[in-house]
Amino acid sequence: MAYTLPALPFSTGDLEPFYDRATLELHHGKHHAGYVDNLNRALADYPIIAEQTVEELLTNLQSVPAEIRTAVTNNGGGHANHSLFWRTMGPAKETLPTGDLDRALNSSFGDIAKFKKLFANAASQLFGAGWTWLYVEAAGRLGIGTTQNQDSLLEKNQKPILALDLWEHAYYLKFHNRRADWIDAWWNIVDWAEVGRLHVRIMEGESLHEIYQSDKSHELKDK
Ligand code: MN3
Repeated sequence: MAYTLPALPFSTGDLEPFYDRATLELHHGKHHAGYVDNLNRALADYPIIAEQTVEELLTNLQSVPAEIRTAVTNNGGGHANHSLFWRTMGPAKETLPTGDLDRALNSSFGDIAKFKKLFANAASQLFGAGWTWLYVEAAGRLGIGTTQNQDSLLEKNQKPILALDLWEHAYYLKFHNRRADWIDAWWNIVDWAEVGRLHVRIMEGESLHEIYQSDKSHELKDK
């Protein structure tokens, strides 16, 4: 398969003022597109490997030939990580988690305020470039994790349902060196309804590729 850049599930001005249009356009159109192009380039001479979905590649990195494993880790990870990042954001609505997701967050972290504090602390303390995640563990509990660079949680069998990009390219145009301000702003544009749908779909055992790469607007019709 050729890996493709997913369309954004919102217009680039829709997340203002929390996420500025100029950063979003560069972030999606240049950075994410670059990971997709580089992944396709890395796999051009490996047609058998390139038949796998990006989620399959990242879950089984050991089966990727050693000479392209770093390229797949960085660019496959970059592609998958950003695909989730876009789909878990939307125009600010002041909503909160509901239903099964709300119950799972309360049972794993105490309450939503405690979860947000733990998540923001993990994001603030991450050294250098990387990501902070809310994920579903194999046993179904929720966890908060961080990864460096474009490493994916999938290789640890942790399935992310919320992604925060902490590379400087994600926020530097507007927030400069103020990562804490980016984290504060980002909470306003988390699409909790979509995070809840991802949680349900993972608990139901749907294929990771369907969950992460299917068209978000299509999924909205299910509810
Ligand atoms: Mn990024």
